[in-house]
Order: sequence, then C-alpha cells, then structure tokens
Amino acid sequence: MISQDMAALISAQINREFYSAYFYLALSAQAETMNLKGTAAWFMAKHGEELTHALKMYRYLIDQDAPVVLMGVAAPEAVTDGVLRIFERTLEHERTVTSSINTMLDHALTEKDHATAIFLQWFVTEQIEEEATVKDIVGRLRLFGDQGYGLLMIDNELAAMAKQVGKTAGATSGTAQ
Ligand code: OFO
Repeated sequence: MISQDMAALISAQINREFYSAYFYLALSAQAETMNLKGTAAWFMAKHGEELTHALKMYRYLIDQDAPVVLMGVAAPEAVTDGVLRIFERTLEHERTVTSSINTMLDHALTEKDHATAIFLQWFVTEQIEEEATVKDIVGRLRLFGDQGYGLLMIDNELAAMAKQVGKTAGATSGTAQ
C-alpha cells in the first residue's frame, strides 16, 4: 500500500501520459495534412507508447491497492507552424514530463517509499531516451532544413524509426512499457 499523496501524484501523472498520447495523436494528424507519412507514423507510434506509460502506472496503483483517479484530458495544443516547430514543442513537452517524473521520485524518496522509487526508475530512464531521440531529430532538422530534400530524408528516417518503436512495443507489451 502506498500513501494517498503518492497515489494522487501517480494519478495526476496518468493524466499527463494520456495528454501526451493525445498531443502526439494531434501531431500525427497534423503531419498527415502535410503529406509527411513518416512523421505521421512516428507520432502515431509515440501515441501508442504514451498509452502504455499511462497503463503501466494504472496497473501499479491497482497492484498497490491504491485508488485510480481518472481526470479529464485537455484538448491537445495545435502546432501548425512547421515541422521543426512541431519537434521543438515535442522536446519542450518531454522536458516537462521529465520534470514531473523527477518530482514524483523526489516525493517517493521523501516518504521512503522504496517500491514506488524503484517503479519510477524505469520512467527516469525512458525520459532520457525520449529526450535524446527528439533532441537528435531537432538537431537534424536544423542542420538539413525542414523543407525540400532535407525534410524528405528526415521523413523517411522517421518512417523507419516508427517501425522500430512498434517492434519494441510489441516485444515488451504487457511488461515494461
Ligand atoms: Fe510518457 O514519455 Fe513521453 O511524455
């Protein structure tokens, strides 16, 4: 059993994960309108990944016999000013998520809640990977440009990366997603 405060923080994070999923679904739709199939597939894969993050936290609360409090998910922000801006906003968003995961871990450590601290380690590692991936995409868009041939090349890379995300999710579904 975990504390009520800890459970409330995890429920709030479940909401943020659903928001992330919703935000990436919106960005996938936006990329579709721009005929960027690879970018759309990448955001769709990320959408699925964020849902698994929410459900992993949901399962943890259930296993800890703690209440799951589901809240309304806000409408996702629209980002319509170009592909570079889309990925810059994605990076800013992931940094916000990292900060909230760190706040939760700080709280678990304050409470000497070892189970939750260990549970959250997976998310800490996941955020390092997510930020690094998006930072790399932003860097490549700045280097090669977010129009013309440079964009076509990056869109093709994102198509390949989306397949990889799908494979990783498939290999670990039901466990550490
Ligand atoms: Fe759930 O990792 Fe992104 O937001």
